[in-house]
Amino acid sequence: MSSSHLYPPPEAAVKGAYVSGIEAYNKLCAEAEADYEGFWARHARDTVTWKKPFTKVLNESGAPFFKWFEDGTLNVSYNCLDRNVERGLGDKTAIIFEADDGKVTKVSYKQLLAQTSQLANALKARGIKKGDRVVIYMSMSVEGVVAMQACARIGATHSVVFGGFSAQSLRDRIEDAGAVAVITADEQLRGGKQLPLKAIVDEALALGGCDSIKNVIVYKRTGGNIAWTAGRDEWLHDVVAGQSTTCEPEWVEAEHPLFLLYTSGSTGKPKGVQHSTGGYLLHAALTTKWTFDLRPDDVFWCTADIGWVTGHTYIAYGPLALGGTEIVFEGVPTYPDAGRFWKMIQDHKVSIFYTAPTAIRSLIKAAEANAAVHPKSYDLKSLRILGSVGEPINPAAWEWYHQHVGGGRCPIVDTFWQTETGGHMITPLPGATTLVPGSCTLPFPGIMAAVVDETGKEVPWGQGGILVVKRPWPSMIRTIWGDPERFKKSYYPEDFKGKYYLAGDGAIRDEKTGYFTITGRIDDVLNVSGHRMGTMEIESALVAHTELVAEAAVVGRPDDTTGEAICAFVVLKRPRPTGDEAKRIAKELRDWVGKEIGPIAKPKDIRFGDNLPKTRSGKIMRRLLRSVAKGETITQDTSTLENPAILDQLSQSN
Ligand code: 6R9
Repeated sequence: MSSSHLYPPPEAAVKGAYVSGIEAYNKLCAEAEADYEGFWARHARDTVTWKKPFTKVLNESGAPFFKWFEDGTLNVSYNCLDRNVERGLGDKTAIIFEADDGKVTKVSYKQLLAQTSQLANALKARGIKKGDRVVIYMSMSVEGVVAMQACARIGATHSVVFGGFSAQSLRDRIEDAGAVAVITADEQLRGGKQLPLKAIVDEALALGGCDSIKNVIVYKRTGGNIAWTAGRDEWLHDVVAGQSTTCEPEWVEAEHPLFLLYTSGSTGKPKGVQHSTGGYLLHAALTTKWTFDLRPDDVFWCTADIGWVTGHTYIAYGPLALGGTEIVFEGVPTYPDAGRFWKMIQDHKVSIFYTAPTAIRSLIKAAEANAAVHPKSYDLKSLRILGSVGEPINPAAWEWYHQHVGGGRCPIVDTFWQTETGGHMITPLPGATTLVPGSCTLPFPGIMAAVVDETGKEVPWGQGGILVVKRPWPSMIRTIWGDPERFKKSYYPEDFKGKYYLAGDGAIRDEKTGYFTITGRIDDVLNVSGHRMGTMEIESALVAHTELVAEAAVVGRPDDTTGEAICAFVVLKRPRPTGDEAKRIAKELRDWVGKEIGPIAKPKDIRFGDNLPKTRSGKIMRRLLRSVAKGETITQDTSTLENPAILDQLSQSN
């Protein structure tokens, strides 16, 4: 929930901002309201360089499969690289890469363009062409960004899989996308540890169903021992050696799929969210410009991983499209100690810093325990704007971030958006919006957000409801790869008469200001440390342990550090275990889920029961399980329960 403190934009933030003052914000909103297509068309022309200019703006004839700028052609990599070199920014630093061990490498726009072109040529030489899917399973690296840009350059659709996902998850994504190649690294370095990547690719491909894969390209990061399949595997340095440093971009239609990114939904199977080229790039660039007010001298740092949408829009594309200088960080916030972020801000004179509430909360704990890693022990004067993303930021964490990291001077942009939205949807603009801790404030200009009831009718301010977007916007999800029906059902369901985009979150608007506060997911999706996890996905993983597990139900419970924590209720195929045996089996199941999905999906709590609380018609009562997980006394009506005694059993943790 939001607090009642108001923070008007400080004079220094208003002055010279791209959107300067609330009147400027209101004017942009009014323009979009008065002429929606004209508004987006104007910004699409000003922000993006088109090979062939578009003449059509929005095509709604196939709703909800909307098309934007459909007769225009462009190339994203041209917009992010060549265009900056042509503008005289060739020698400007595009990326400051800081490795896990602290080693720093700077890459200029000219160099990034050359590297991207070489890899693009190498991909082409392997027969990879426009429309092919390429899976990228990489750690945070310049090479990871280059891989994405190289795919964009030749019109191949990339699908980045977060390096923490398991072989099984990777296999599922490769198969669903029908990918022709994987770009990976031998190993990744995180927190001083060498973690496998290539070995997981090998394991994924050996699981079967990946016959479409012809090439595996491996970036040598650590030089660790890896297996090699001749004819399929090649080193990145070998494939680019001898390739030309120029490569004519493939000019693609605005609707051409730039990337797929798999995310969790309310059913077991992750969905391949498909994004466009033109509309996506427009919003990536425009939000980077307005929300972060990114200017030529800024040093921008988004701490997300390129495996998540935030790393796509605000590392791989947005800041580069504007010719900015950005940090790419390989490591973790707590290595070598919990002062790492603050030290990096100090060393690189970071001016815009964008991170997740879960990171802030864990760094607060560390700073309170040890003054040496408190932000006050570092010089953070270079900062001018702070950002938050991934989950609601609680007012206490907001205040700490504002005071101790931002020195009370820096506006915090609490950006609400989703994998499906491509970029910011509801967010303050730093030189315009009065901030309220815990509220993501107002829609980005041109985004028609609203709060409605179950019938799709707008509810009065002050009343909670369902968050929707009333009009299509340029960077919205185009479809779910290979499953257009699921796209319609998930985002444009019949009960809303197929009219509004359904975000899957609840929201409430402030009675006086109309500011939005996100109240959390309204579906079976959890948010653990800012990562989206489907409860059904974890349940499927648990019951896939056919030897042990008979039945499982997964719910979330609030957690001080991670936002939500995963709590699993499990019925075994053997008598309910207790004591050490329960601990041992809980560990086995946790590791199992880690292997099935990835470590981020491991339940924090596993409780065993002889049964699960069910209604007489056999439905699991998740509402009750949520109370049990929270440790609440059950006050709800349990009279419809088949087996009320089960609740006591499930209340005991292991
Ligand atoms: C960008 C990203 C999307 C879900 C979204 C919502 C939650 C994201 C938020 C926020 C409150 C914010 N979420 N930002 N909730 N305030 N500023 O996180 O994408 O991984 O797809 O997650 O995250 O619940 O629906 P994604």
